[in-house]
Amino acid sequence: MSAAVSALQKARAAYTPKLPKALRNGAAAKAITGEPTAAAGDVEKIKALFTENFGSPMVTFEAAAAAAAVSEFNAGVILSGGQAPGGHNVIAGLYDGLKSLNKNNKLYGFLKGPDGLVKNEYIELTDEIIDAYRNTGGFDMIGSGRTKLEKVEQFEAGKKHCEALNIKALVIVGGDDSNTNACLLAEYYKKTNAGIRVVGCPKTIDGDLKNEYIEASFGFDTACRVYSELIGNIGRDANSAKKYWHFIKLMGRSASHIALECALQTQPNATIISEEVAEKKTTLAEIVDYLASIVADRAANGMNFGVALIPEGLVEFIPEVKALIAELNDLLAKEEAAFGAITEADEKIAFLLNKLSADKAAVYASLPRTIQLQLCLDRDPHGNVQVSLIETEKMLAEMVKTKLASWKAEGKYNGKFSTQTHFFGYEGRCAAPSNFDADYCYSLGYTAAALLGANVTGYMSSVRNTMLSADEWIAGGIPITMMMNMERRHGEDKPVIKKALVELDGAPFKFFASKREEWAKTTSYVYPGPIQYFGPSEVCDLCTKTLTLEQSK
Ligand code: FBP
Repeated sequence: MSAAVSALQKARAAYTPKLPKALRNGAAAKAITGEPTAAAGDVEKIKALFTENFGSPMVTFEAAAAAAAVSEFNAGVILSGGQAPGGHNVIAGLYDGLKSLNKNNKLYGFLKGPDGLVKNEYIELTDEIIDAYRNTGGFDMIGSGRTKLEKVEQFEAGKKHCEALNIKALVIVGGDDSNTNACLLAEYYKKTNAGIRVVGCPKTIDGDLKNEYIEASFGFDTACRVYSELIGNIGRDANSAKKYWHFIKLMGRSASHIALECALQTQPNATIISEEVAEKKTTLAEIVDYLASIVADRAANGMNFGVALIPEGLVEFIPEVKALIAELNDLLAKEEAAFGAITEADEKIAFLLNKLSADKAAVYASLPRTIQLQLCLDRDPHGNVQVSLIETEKMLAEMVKTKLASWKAEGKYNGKFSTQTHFFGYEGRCAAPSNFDADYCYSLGYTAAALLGANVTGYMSSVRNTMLSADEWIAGGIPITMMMNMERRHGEDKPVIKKALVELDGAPFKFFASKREEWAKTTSYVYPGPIQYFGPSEVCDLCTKTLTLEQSK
């Protein structure tokens, strides 16, 4: 860490995160095991694939009367995937938990994500390093990466490197894919008697790694608060100047949890929820019509301004665009050399229009030129379109403008439409964790240490009851196999953790749906302001609206 730190960071370093009661005497808590578990779907297939770990019981911790002696062991930690606020506190909680088990335990941080394990790049984490990063945002303590840990050669390389450091346990901090891989690694190490336990921690600002036992992925709270602060500020600017429509794209690769949470926090005039688009098979033209109608209705009432939220993953949920992307993926893979040789943008577009099937070509032709080009940018290592690079907010603003112009020509609309576009994603991923995330992450890390102390493998650290005060939080572990089902990936059926998309019959969406018409017609913006770290509990210790609505159902 650089020597210069902000006044807030200095003050924040002294914050002591709250822990569940069961862990306050240390991580050597009493592990209570439940009934054997099954899987989220395709039970027989998951059982056949995970013969070692399938059926493990849930674990819940209770405070031990006296700290039990746990023999010394070393552990390694890996941060995987996109940054999320609170990652450093997971590591700090893990470190403190491991030291409480046995003060001679060592924690190694593998550098730049899963690659660090495979390539043997690591640092030993010390009191000094941990203290410098307590309650800070970012993943810069050890870095992160998106390499997938899935091949036997990688598992074997990891084993060799762990053996050299006497590492008996690995903690993988990641999203659904990384925790799926943690589960595969745990299975492999158990099957091959490697003597290395593996535990996961639920991370992603996207909020799509959650279920009955994992109430939230860490980072979602802080990231949504940062975006909501910015959206609130923009709403106030829009309502002051009364001359712009702001189209704001919000991160979230696939699920729309972030857009929904920000809508609940700020009450904008329009919010598109991708899952609803997919469910209702809404076309791109219908989305444009919907937004243009809100603009026109507000204009008719003298309000030529507004705020619209667009989820990042939207394009992949609009049925005809999804089908177009699928065909483009195949086409670009097949024609890689020929397409790569074209340098002129217009020629690229013409090449694709010529090769696409007629219906897909029609959809492609209907898109603004910039989007046509963005759709043929390089795919990510998993073959996915990099949705964060597609300027959906600009596309919709442009298409709404065209629609309004045609309505104007028909005499149906007589307003002014000037737009500003924004994309909020990176602004929130490394923010200093809110009190919720600081406490939750520290507890997740400490719970991971308790799980390692309890000698289990293939579990995800779980902290529940988070709506209540930390006194009532329940720390435990959930077998990762319990969250799995089979899904089609790259033409093959694979065991994966079920991704949690926005549920249209869930309380957060239902609440939003009951309010959106009113928010469209009126100017009912809420201005949440910046995250508060010091001050009254009712502003510092908030839970997300999503969690509040989900838990109060
Ligand atoms: P994770 O699920 O790995 O935490 O990443 C989430 C995310 O922030 C998405 O919201 C976004 O689409 C993606 O990462 C962008 O990643 P990158 O910066 O690597 O392109």
